[in-house]
Amino acid sequence: MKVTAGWTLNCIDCETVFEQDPPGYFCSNCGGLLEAVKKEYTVSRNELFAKSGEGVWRFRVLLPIVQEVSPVSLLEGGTPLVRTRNIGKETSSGNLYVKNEGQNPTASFKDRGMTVAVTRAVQSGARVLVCASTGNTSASMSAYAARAGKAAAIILPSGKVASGKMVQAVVYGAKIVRTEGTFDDALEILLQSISGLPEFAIMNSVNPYRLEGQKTLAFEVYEQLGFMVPDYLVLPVGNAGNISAIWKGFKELRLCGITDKVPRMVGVQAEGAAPIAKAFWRGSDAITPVQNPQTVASAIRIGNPASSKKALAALRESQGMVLTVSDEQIIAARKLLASREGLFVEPASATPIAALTEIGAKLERDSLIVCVATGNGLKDQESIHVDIDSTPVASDGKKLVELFRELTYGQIRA
Ligand code: AN7
Repeated sequence: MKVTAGWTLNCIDCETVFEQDPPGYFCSNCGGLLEAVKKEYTVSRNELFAKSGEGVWRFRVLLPIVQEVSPVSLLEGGTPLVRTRNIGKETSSGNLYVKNEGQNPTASFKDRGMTVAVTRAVQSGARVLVCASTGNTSASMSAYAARAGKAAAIILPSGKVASGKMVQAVVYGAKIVRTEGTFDDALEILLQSISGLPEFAIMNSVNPYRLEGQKTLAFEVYEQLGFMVPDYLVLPVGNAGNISAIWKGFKELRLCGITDKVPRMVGVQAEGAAPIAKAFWRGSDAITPVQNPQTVASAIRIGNPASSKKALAALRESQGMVLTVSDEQIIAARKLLASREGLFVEPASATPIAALTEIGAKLERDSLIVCVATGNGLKDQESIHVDIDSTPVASDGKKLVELFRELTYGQIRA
């Protein structure tokens, strides 16, 4: 179907310009990834921020979906930007904000992209929405498919998806198929077999419409900081769609002349699943896939990121960097964020805090830092052990008061 007037889809490799969505959303010339490009970036700050309170679709002037199309929406986006107040010492950051994407309709940032990609798929007549997923993409896609009245079919790596995310897909009514391999295997099988079959629409972040929705996080952060661009934007990197999308959002603010500054993009990967970090520090434009990625952060247990090229470009252009953190650091950072700030995030989403606890002191003093908390902690409970039977029993009120005093003694702060 024809790309929205004023927009094209451009191949990031051979630079072919598409006026029609090519089959499977890949370049039909060289197989490269596509990027949605607006012919003229002439939107003013007032135009972009005029409307309030509609989340992603508030920014429609910078989305490649015409006004007449009614969005498949669950009122995603518009998430809180929370300033931290108790973890300044641990992170060596006194000016640190958390963009809490766990407050989206299916409790992760994926909803921002899914609303746009599903709206487009419906517009182009797709019947079945499909994806491979480490969990959140499938949960989000299933909800938006339900909303649109379309079928949802997903392929998941067996035994590697947090149960809360699978529960979501099941309740939203998706059909689930598994592979015994990794997420990378799942995505490869899907792309090889389904790309271009017209009844299926691919909802992974290789779909350029997904990234268009996800870029709106940049607009919101800029507005929520009182029309300021942060010095650093820190986020977990798995398949590398989100870092590419958010960077595109900040670049578009600059292209429109709304801002002249852009943030340094800081990606964070788990040590056992860090192909982009390795390529970045060796100064290479291409990653070497990690064969059997391992990390407690199952969302980013990804060895062959589909958008690595876009991400490496974002990192270089923004003068950013990619850091790696261990599983122990991830678990400690999640606990820190929950127990000291009241923000409960899933393991992948704690990687930015884990990274700051290590390198925060090396950044310029008083840097304005925004960490993206990509997903809600309730989704991934496997990594937390709670044994209710080992807690003390209150037999009566007197015992209860005694226990409460004993247990909280030492925790009370003035
Ligand atoms: C919570 O759901 O890849 O770098 O299939 O769920 O854009 O891949 C999830 C990724 C970060 C990484 N945080 O984002 C999937 C999937 C959370 C995530 C990422 C994911 P990308």
